[in-house]
Amino acid sequence: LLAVVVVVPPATLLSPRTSQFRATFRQKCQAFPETSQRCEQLLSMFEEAYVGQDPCNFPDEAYHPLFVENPFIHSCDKTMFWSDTKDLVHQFCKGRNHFVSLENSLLGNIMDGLTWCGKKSSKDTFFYLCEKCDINTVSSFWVRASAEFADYACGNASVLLNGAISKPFDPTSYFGAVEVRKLAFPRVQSLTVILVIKNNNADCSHESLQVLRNVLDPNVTLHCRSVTEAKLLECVEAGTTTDACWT
Ligand code: N1C
Repeated sequence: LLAVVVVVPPATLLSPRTSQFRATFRQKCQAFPETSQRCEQLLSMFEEAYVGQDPCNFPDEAYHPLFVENPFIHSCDKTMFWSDTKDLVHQFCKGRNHFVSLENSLLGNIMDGLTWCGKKSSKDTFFYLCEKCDINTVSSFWVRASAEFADYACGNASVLLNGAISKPFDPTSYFGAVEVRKLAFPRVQSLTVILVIKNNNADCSHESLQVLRNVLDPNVTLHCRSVTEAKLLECVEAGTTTDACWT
């Protein structure tokens, strides 16, 4: 006689995907020595925002407590924004000495490149179909993170824009729709655009920068410097990622 034993998993058993997500989160969190003891607490707080929730029309406010509990600690006058220049900006901010991008911060670094969402009446983290709605757990995270990062900026902020596309400043991007609108005078005095060009294909007179001027607080001074990608990378190589290298 054959007895078939069916093992019913207890309701608390989590999927391999959840364990995988947690492992990645912990690993990236541990890379920040200043806060490595708080990784478990940070992970629970992060999961609390979206686990068991519908990923669609997910409110960015859900992540607010996360940023209140884990404030930015970099010098606010070194803020570097970007739009469509992600790889370049990361090379550029490496070393974290002169400029700081959102990915140099704890939460920005951990979430960069990850996808996550919850599901009603589940304790799991999913990655499948998480971004199927316009407003979702991932997009709302970047809305909130970008808003907090820009609220923290002070003095002279900078932005690395792509001069090889038709709209180096795109008012619908996170930079254009969220960050620029948070740069309020007198906390922020000026914004410097570093327009990355390929063989002189664009310069600071680009009409798209006029759109940026119109969106930016009129009291905030707008500067612009155009630099070729080759020159910029040369500066990165030479370790002189400051204005001095290209002006
Ligand atoms: O829409 P974007 O660029 O203008 O967003 C970039 C802007 C930066 O200044 C950052 O501070 O907004 C912030 N930001 C991130 O830091 C970030 N890391 C990873 C916004 N988005 C970020 N991502 C992912 O890249 C995210 O999934 C989002 O959809 C893209 C946005 O890239 P973009 O359009 O080139």
